[in-house]
Amino acid sequence: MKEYTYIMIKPDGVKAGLTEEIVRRIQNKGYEIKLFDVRKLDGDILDEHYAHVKDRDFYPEMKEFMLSDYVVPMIVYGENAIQGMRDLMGPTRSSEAPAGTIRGDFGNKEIVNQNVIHGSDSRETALIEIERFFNIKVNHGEEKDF
Ligand code: DAT
Ligand code: MG
Repeated sequence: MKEYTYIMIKPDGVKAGLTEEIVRRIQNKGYEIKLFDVRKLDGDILDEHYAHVKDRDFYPEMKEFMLSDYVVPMIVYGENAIQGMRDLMGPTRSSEAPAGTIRGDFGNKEIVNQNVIHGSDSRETALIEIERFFNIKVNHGEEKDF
């Protein structure tokens, strides 16, 4: 079934001029970019998005980093897009990400949170994140005109 996933290029990726390269990799894998935006986040939406790590010691530094510059939120759609995008991104720690993955090629090997890109981790979170960042409700498998 075709799935929606929420993808976001983080400030390090935007600042390094990686937006086009990342878009190319997503499209080369056969996924559609349904919506694309460039914006700065506020602290409240970030606290919600990262509620699962909000109490960790690294969060204050990560929050400052995530608010430091523009991000590129996207809605990506395609067959197995959630796991497929996670595979394209590589694991959380760029130091452990293989060459050829986005984090392996471009992530900061010392600073874990500067790992270039976010991607939803399940079908359920994908829908929540798309609604959170785009204020749009979608259903997996249901092609929609945006
Ligand atoms: P992912 O982004 O791969 O889904 P996650 O949801 O577990 O990983 O964590 C969200 C972000 O928090 C992650 O992209 C980078 C940061 N992070 C996670 N674990 C970390 C750690 N141990 N030290 C520093 N940053 C961390
Ligand atoms: Mg995650």
